[in-house]
Amino acid sequence: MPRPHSPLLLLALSAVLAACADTQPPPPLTASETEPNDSAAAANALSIGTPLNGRIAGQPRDVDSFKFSAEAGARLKLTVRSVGVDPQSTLDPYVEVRLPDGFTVLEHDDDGGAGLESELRFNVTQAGAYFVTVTSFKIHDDERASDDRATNTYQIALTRR
Ligand SMILES: [Ca+2]
Ligand SMILES: [Ca+2]
Repeated sequence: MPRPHSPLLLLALSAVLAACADTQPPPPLTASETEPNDSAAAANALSIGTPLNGRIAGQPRDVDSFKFSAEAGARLKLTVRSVGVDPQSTLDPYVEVRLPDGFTVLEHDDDGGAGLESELRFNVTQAGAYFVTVTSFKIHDDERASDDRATNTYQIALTRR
């Protein structure tokens, strides 16, 4: 007959397990873009301070549209990171921010961030809903190019500065 475990030992073990559970909360999940979102009319909502994961894939020339609301006077930074978030990423991102009319480009960027990554800083002068488009530099640069790779991953983030 094996000797039964001491109740004190079990108590100590369960206390250790509980302490581990307390100190290791699950990492926050980052939501992803939802296709189809190629047009401004189908743009995904982007909130200041809440990044989203995305992918330029699933069709020869994927474009991802986002929109965010901002008040006049807001000083914002928009980053689209590829290899900085996922070392396996093959995407060279290209990003544009459009005014609330949906057409006029306020800022655009290819590689203002680290390496080939995109980073834009801008000031909002007119309150309203702004639009962002993300695609690959290859698609932006050549109207006949396709760039459809499952590894074309990115993370878009809008923050105050
Ligand atoms: Ca996409
Ligand atoms: Ca898309």
